[in-house]
Amino acid sequence: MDFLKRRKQEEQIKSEGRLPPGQSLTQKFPVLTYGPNPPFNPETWDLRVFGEVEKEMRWTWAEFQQLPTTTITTDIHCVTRWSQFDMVWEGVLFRDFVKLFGVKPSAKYVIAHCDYDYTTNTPLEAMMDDNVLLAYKYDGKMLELDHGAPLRTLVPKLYFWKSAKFLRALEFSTVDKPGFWENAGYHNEADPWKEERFQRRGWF
Ligand SMILES: Nc1nc2c(c(=O)[nH]1)N[C@H]1C(S)=C(S)[C@@H](COP(=O)(O)O)O[C@H]1N2
Ligand SMILES: [Mo]
Repeated sequence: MDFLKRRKQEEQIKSEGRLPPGQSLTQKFPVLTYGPNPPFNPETWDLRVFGEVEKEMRWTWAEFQQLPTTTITTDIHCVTRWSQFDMVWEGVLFRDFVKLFGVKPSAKYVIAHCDYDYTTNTPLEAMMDDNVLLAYKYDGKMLELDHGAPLRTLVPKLYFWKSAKFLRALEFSTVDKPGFWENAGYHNEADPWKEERFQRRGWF
């Protein structure tokens, strides 16, 4: 990150209020994964959609890469208090993707299922934003394994744990199903502008 870009960003933070409360700007891309990285085998990998959909479907890695992609530039905010501005991501726009199989009106939540059983839950409405991706490129290059290769969700308006790495399936559900971190005490909604970091649950 060169000096001028950094200085420009610092000015932007002050003038535009781009940094949510309690966050600080980083130029790095930290890695946060619970447990080891799952190995990626392009021959056996698949992505499935199931639950409240018109048609349950499955894509191989070769098939998924044929889908049209969108590139977005976005700010990302992690609950561990780093934010990074102007990250460039490419992938399949979620709101385009759902047209391939049709979502039933009864679907209200999307549960992302990942290798090694990481899950995270998001209201369908939030997933339909115009910057939610099934992302496989970052900064013009294929996603690194540390950052969730081959495929992750990207839900920029929520804290970054809602962006599921090593994605393998999307479940469309009538009921909400708190995921891995949500069950461990992270906030169910995760809006960085409201500082929805943690949430007391009944059992602790
Ligand atoms: N499958 C999976 N997805 C995950 C995680 C994980 O442990 N496993 N960690 C989450 C958390 S807490 C964060 S902050 C981001 C970190 O993404 P990064 O490592 O690319 O920065 O991924 C999220 N997605
Ligand atoms: Mo995180």
